[in-house]
Amino acid sequence: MSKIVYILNGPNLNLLGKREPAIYGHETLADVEANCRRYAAEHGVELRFHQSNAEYELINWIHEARECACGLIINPAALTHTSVAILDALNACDFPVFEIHITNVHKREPFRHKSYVSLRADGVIAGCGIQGYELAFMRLMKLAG
Ligand code: CA2
Repeated sequence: MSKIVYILNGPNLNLLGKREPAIYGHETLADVEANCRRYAAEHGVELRFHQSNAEYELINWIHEARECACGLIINPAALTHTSVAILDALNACDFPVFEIHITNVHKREPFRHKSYVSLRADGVIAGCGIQGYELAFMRLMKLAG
């Protein structure tokens, strides 16, 4: 069994901790990555952590993960609510997929209530702040056994 986990982050998440702290908190994406790297090291897993503002880059990383990963965690950001292409890419993957949102999207505007990615995700975590990444990672490690 491969010991590579992908964590992918969609558009504008590079601004985490730099704008709109009342909604997204004060921690940056670098903080998220550091937490996830610590968790991965504790579990003897190689972490491939990426962020992009371009949909095609996220899709290419999903394709890459298909070839080598044991699981994938994705915060697709706004693409959650629009991207059939990301759903199609995830549908081509056999490993567990977790969708994570920092905020509780169900408490927010109606357009955030719909998720294409949830049609494929094995689990969804929303509203737990950046801790959601580690919660998803914990579940993934349980499934990867
Ligand atoms: O709650 C989440 O994690 C979201 O995926 C974040 C997305 C939003 O479109 C989703 O509906 C829910 C937005 C990511 C943008 O992040 C920013 C962070 C700081 C400042 C501005 C944007």
